[in-house]
Amino acid sequence: MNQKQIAGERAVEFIEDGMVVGLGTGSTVYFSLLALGERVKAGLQIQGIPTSEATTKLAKQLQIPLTDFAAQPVLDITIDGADAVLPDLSLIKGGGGALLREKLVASASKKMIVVADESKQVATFDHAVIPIEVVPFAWETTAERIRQLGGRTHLRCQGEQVFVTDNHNFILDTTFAEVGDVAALQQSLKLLTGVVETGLFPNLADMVIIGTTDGVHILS
Ligand code: ABF
Repeated sequence: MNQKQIAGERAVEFIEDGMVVGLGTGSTVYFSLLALGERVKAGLQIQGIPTSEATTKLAKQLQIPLTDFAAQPVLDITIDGADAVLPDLSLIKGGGGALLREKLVASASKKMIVVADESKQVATFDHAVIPIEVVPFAWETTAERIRQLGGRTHLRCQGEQVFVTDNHNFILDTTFAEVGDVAALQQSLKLLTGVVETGLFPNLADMVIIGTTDGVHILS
């Protein structure tokens, strides 16, 4: 069994009957969704709120009942992946472009469990790619403001086309030579007009389940 599958499946053991569950996005959460689909088939009663159009589609295929924020403004638990994880559980997310909905869902959840393979564990976010979602209008100016904070920005494209998020925004994949205080950088970026959200997730994860060749390693 691969590391992503080990981590993805273990997280589903924390889901209990009656819970409202945030459904993350990515190749590790994919295994969580498969396992959750099996538990639902066996009688588990939950309602899910997906973080992306891709996850919505898969959840529907697996017949996982879905709900929305109008009906369920508070979630019990969210399971999601990450691109990078620090020892203090700070995350970088958004490699798949779903960071805004992922952060909205995680912020509305009582508990956030992150699933990842060993490659995601890092000692620093220095030089790591941090996706920043920006409004398309005047994105060049927003990019310049980010550069003034020390970032190197790169507009995400898909082939010849600019990548557009589920929320119709652009992504600036950005690196900083020295990230320093993750929460402080997040705050500085959020103050820029034009920045919708960043892929920095300080103080949101409660538990990180790392799949390893010998089972799981849990950080909390
Ligand atoms: C989402 O999926 C993103 O925030 C992150 O970019 C990605 C996780 O990566 P993986 O596909 O390796 O699980 O959670």
